[in-house]
Amino acid sequence: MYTEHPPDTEYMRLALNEAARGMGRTSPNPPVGCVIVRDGQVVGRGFHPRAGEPHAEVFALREAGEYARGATAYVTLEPCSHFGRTPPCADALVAAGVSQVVIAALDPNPRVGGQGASRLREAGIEVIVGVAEEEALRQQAGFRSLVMRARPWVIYKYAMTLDGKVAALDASGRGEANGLVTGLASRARVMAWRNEVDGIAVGSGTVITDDPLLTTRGVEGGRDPRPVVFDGQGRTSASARVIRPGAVVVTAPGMDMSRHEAAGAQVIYATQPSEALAELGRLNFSTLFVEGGPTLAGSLLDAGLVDEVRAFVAPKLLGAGLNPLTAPVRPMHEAQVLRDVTFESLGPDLLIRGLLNDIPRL
Ligand code: AOF
Ligand code: ZN
Repeated sequence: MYTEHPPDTEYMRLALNEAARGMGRTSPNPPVGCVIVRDGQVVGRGFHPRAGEPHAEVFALREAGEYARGATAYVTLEPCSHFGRTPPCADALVAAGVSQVVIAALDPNPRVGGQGASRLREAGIEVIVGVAEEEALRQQAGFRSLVMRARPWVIYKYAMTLDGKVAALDASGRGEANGLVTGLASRARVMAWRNEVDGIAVGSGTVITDDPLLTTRGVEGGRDPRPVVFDGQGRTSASARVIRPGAVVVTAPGMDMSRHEAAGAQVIYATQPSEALAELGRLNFSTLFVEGGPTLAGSLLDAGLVDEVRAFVAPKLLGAGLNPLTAPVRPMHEAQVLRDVTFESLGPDLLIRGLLNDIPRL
């Protein structure tokens, strides 16, 4: 067993920060970052910007130039060994003369899967695997889910009052007009997440009552995820704000959604939530952020399809209001229990995060 020494973890964190710059843009590829270090100095950095473009290692090696010789490369994912849209990164590292490669996590892609690391070792390079692995797995959860389960990693996000309500029930309805549950810091965090995910899922009820935009606002260089509207009964209007080019509408076989298609949305058909996720996987959605509708959230949860929960709790009491989830009645011993739970305070709010499913790994 390799014992991490602090500099390795620190350099790998720099590589993870590099990788983060590509999050939400690389699908179906993973976000990957690389830093090259020689004599304690960072001489090259790079990240994978999007599928079809060069891999992280290539950018980092380009910047390092001759300084790569005898250096250590820190890569958040095992360097590839295959000829894909680009030539193998393992070969590029060998050619550049690096003497050590530190890898956070092995690549679950069956075309790589350990072969990248063995290729480097065969060339006489010292290879270390597993530095900051947990952080890397989290960052790559979407890619891992797509490769190993052929469906997106599903994150259920919601914000509730201290008495467990996600919206008031007064006549002004829901959405911003009715006042938001959380404070500014929490809302900024949600926008940062929107910038990192491939899709935002909402149910038809949310589209009808809130007419949300689901865009990324206030994030420098941010881009919008694709809206995914679950509308099995064709209840939404084709002129809703989310029905636009890039949007996906999930409906039941036989439904006529031609007006939604005319508005630019792509329509997919599914009878079960698991089928819907498989279809979204085919469309290269690696991460799906479930933002609204107790019915949608409840049906995904009930089917065991929620992988991760991010819940905000605001210190407010409302009395009557809308519950976060609509799901069948269950005894307490059947509750779904979060693992690896973390707590964070954001302004007046509390953010609770945890996993319901394991991040797929080799
Ligand atoms: C790396 N570094 O930065 C990334 C890797 O189609 P291609 O050629 O872009 O290959 C995509 C596959 O390469 C992807 O499925 C994953 O296995 C690996 N991604 N590998 O060495 C990188 N993005
Ligand atoms: Zn590569």
